[in-house]
Amino acid sequence: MADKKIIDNYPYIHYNTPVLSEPEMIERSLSFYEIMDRRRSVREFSDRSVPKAVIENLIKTASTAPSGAHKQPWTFCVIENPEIKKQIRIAAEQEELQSYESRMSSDWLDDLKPLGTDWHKPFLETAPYLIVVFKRSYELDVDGNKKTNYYVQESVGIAVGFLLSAIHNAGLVSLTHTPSPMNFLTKTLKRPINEKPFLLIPVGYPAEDCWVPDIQRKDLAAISVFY
Ligand code: IYR
Repeated sequence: MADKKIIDNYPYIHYNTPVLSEPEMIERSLSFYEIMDRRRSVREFSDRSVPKAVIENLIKTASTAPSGAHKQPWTFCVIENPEIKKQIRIAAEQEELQSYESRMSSDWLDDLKPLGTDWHKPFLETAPYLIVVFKRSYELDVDGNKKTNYYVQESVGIAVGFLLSAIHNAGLVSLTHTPSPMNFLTKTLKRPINEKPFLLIPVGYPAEDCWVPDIQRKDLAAISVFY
């Protein structure tokens, strides 16, 4: 059978994925769930270095995510430079201080109490890498005309899901951090006008004495309805 064909002037390639037996499917879906269930958001990082090739692989994995009209409307900025990390920490902590002291509601602050968060963000300097994910709501062509992207929020959200899974699969930890507002990142990283910060993700090893909140996940009955 031919591997390629043309439909309506566009090229297609043959697609095929190995068919698993049902027992194997059950075993693999369960073991993947058990692996993913061990993922935790971590706020205490080690400064131990991580090979850059690993970070490159993680980003390539994130970019395998589906996206609206396959526009891949994302840019992953990787920060390793201590000076830039410091600038980001200072700016993030300035915003967070104001948020914790006056912008967040008392309900919100109460909801965060079990997580033990506050405005201090030392992990922004400790973690060997910060990945700042930018969403691209449109592209600019050579003449400066805007070409809109589609389902940008959904697409970038899925790509970040892939990224977090890949980080965990590599034996590393991450935090989905959202200093608010995040526009200082556009300036610090000199990003173009069509990009807006989406998430700031420190990546590395957990600190040797790392603690995370003892929280439980909802069970299947609470999160699903089967018809
Ligand atoms: N951005 C703040 C506050 C915060 C908000 C939520 I919702 C969290 O789940 C965790 C933190 C911070 O990073 O501390």
